[in-house]
Amino acid sequence: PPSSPSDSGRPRPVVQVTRRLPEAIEARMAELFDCRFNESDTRLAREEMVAAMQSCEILVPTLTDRIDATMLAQAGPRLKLIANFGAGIDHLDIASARQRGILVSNTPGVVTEDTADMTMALILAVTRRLPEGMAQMQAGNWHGWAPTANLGGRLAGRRLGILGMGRIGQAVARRAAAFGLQVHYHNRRRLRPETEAALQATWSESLDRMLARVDIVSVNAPHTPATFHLLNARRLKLLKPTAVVVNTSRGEVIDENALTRMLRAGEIAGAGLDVFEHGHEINPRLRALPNVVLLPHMGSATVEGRAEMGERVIVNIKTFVDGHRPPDLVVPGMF
Ligand code: 8YV
Repeated sequence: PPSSPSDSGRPRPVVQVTRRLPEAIEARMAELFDCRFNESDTRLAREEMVAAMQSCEILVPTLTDRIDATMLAQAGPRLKLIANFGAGIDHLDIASARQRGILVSNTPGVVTEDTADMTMALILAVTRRLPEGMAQMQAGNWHGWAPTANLGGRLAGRRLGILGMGRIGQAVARRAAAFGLQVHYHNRRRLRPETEAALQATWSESLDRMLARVDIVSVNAPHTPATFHLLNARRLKLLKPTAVVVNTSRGEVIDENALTRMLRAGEIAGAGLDVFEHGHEINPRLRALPNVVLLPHMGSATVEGRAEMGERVIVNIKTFVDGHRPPDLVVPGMF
């Protein structure tokens, strides 16, 4: 159906939202735009997605929607903006979109604090053996306190290596300092001296050297061609056998099979993973390990975070519809 005129007389843009969003966000979007929601909240099949891209002006996908060059080639001429609900954009072919004059925006900033909290939660869960403790209690297997039972490792004094020192990496560094961890980091670019000093973080130009030095590694880098399997078998072998690996970013940054093999062999002590190399298809061998804590991609899953994510999407769409550059425009090479 054609866009219906808004109060201002301007036709409201047709916005296709691929997944159900929090109620208040959907209501606000429906007030502002001619919205099509995916009632069933299952991922749109490829052909459904292409059909949606042929009939809308603005698409609001999430990380579960892979949009490649072929799909973009089939998109209709009306599609002008992909306003992603989320920060990571590795599921979208930004370069192809740009070639076709389709803008892409994301929602940076609103996931920072929650994802950093979850990084600390995973570090604590693994080093202090929270799941084992919970399992004991749930099974009614706790027969009283004992001096040698359930001993974990102390965080204070240990070295944390942060791989990727963007917004989230820096938020992890701030938290880590409060826990008494010594923060090391590796990043494409070194931070400004004043930022480095404020975070009490030590720069490691060489990722290999950082890995050999730290007790915990936290992956906070986006998935790009340059970071795919950055933690491969060779690099994972540089870690101490007592080391713990935590990932709240994207699974593809770690060679998951290599990590699983090393965890099984006791060459790495433990892992806390919120993201996986193949989405929600998780290696059963990884699931079976006692020294890992696995979460279903919950890093940014807070009520507040989702509401802010929705707000950012709305701001990006509104700005674009008003004829301006969306504030969170993503351009090729940005990540
Ligand atoms: C979001 C995420 O839940 O923002 C991101 O990049 O990975 C998640 O925290 C997701 O993107 C929603 O689409």
